[in-house]
Amino acid sequence: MKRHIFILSLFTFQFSLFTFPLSPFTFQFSIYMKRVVFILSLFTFQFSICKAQSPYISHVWDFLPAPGQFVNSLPEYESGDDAEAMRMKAEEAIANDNRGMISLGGWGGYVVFGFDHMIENIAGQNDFIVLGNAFYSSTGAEQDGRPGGSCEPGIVLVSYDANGNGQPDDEWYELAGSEYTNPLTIHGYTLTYHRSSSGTFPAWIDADSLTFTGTRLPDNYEDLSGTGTYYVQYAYPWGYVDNHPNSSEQAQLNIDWAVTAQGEPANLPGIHFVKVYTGVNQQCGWLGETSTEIIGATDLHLLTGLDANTSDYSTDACMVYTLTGIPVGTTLPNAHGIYIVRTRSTTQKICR
Ligand SMILES: [Ca+2]
Ligand SMILES: [Ca+2]
Ligand SMILES: [Ca+2]
Repeated sequence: MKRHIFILSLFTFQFSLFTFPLSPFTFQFSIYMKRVVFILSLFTFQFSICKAQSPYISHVWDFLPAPGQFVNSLPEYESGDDAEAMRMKAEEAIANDNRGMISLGGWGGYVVFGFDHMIENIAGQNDFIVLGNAFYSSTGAEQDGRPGGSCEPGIVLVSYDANGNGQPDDEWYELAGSEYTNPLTIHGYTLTYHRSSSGTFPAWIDADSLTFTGTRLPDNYEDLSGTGTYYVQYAYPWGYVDNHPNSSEQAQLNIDWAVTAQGEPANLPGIHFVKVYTGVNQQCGWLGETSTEIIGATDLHLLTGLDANTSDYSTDACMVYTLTGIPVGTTLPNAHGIYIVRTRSTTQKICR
């Protein structure tokens, strides 16, 4: 559109040059063209304000894994990399549905990321998912109804951009998952790691120690072999990352679960930023420390209506949805509002 307007503007400019001196007709016509260009500019302006929002992570703000066996390889540390270089590598891995992988290392190691819009908190509905690499064991291991396998729960904090500056410098709220009130869960736990020769300390950190504070979940592993050859980690029911397979509804997260430091409901209208840190502090023999892995995150409301209507993918027909994914027809309704318009190959947000 911008190119068209530029060309149209050139055209009007040329047109007025070539028709000089002005006759009443050219004058009128040039006013008409200007009006067209003006209206078109308004349209582009509106269109760019309402440009499509991405359901995926748009930016990684901070990345500081705790010492762990994959810490210098997911993402890969290269000589000379500093904290900013590693942050960019983490962003490259997990933003924009790239589906790379980062490891948060041992307990407390974290990543902070954000979206290009507010993820709406719809009451009673799951709102987003942070994707991990958890899986259930093929042996069907279970403990008290909890499936076992590779389940490495990460704790989630969320933040609403209350001061509107686009930066994650506002209050954080923990999502109170299923173990929040477990008497074995330790709130306000602090752990300091010291540099060692094992190569598990983040290589881009100059300090000789790293201290983390947060919630420590109870250990969730069992040595089924009894001899240290077969470890299983059992999934907690809900509210954590890398705890259930991504396809499981129990992997989805609900902003309704956010609580204040006093444990009261935070009642957030939505969130702009997410922080995830490894929630257990345990070593599983040869498996090493339990560390949360992340491959991306998704605003479920920007996908729900779209993915639920998979039949639309089979045609080139245009489908229009509300912001929360409710289909409203094949053409833009007359009512003013912001709509998601999907064709087979494109998705756009359009102001009406
Ligand atoms: Ca919700
Ligand atoms: Ca802010
Ligand atoms: Ca994992």
